[in-house]
Amino acid sequence: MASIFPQCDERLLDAIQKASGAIIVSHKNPDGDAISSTLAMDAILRTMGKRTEILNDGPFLRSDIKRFEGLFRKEASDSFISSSPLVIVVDCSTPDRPGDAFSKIKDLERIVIDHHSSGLPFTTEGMSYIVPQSPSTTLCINEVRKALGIALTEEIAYFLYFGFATDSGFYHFLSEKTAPDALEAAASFCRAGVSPYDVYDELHDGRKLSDIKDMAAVIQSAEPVLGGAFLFAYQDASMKDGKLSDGVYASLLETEGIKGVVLFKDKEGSVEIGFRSKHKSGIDVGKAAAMLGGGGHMHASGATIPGTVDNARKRLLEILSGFLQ
Ligand SMILES: [Mn+2]
Repeated sequence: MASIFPQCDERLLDAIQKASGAIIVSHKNPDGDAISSTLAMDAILRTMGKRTEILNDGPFLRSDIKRFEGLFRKEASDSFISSSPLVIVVDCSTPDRPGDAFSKIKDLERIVIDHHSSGLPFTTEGMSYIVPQSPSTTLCINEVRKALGIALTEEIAYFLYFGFATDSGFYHFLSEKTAPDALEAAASFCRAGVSPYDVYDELHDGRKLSDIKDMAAVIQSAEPVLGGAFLFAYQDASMKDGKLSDGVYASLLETEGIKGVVLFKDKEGSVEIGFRSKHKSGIDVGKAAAMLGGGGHMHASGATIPGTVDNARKRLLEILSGFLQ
């Protein structure tokens, strides 16, 4: 079977080789793939002897990435910007995803490395490496690394594995199409010294009991809608842990007979909507999110809309009933 990863464009590789330095940025409200993609790219560029700055708008709400927060800047330094570094945008499908971190560096030359299926091209031709089939952005970065001829150090391998592990739900979102390439890459990371045991613990340990109880409350709120095709669940504005939703989705998706789960997070004035659909449901929740100005993947996506949870709920009932016809 052919690889899911196409060749990297020479123009993108050239831009990296020629750059004296680079600013690496990912999306606001980051997850493990966003942060580890940034850190992997940073380690690769430092190996190449290039200066770097790494940016993220935050907030670092998820317990698995909190320990990296201190490494990131909110915006690039003026002196570095004046040296015309290359901007490397990772794990972002639209130019608004990096948030304020992007405002000062919009006009610099940039490349985009990503794995989202929806979104707009926001760089020039040949300057992106976007593989929607890839289970994580870190696996796309691994392809760029190989094309650049940079050896896999333990540090680089660790970050590449971290993003893969979190975005693949520790392997269970892999299909027969994506698994062969992904698991070959994972094996190479482990040969470079990565321990899956340790990464699993880092991803799943260290949460507060109150956050786990919040997760239980969100699960408790679940209601079947549209004849039981979907579960809607509701997260209070007071609940802060960014990883609550992972556990909520994992539990609720086990419900017999449903096609998917929608999680409404009240942000007081706006509502963040998260979508998950079962692998065999045939429901493309990336499309549902795109109808609301968001984006994502076939089985996992999100959007933020203004207004109340009540209105968001009504809007979603309309949209999803269209998907069921
Ligand atoms: Mn990702």
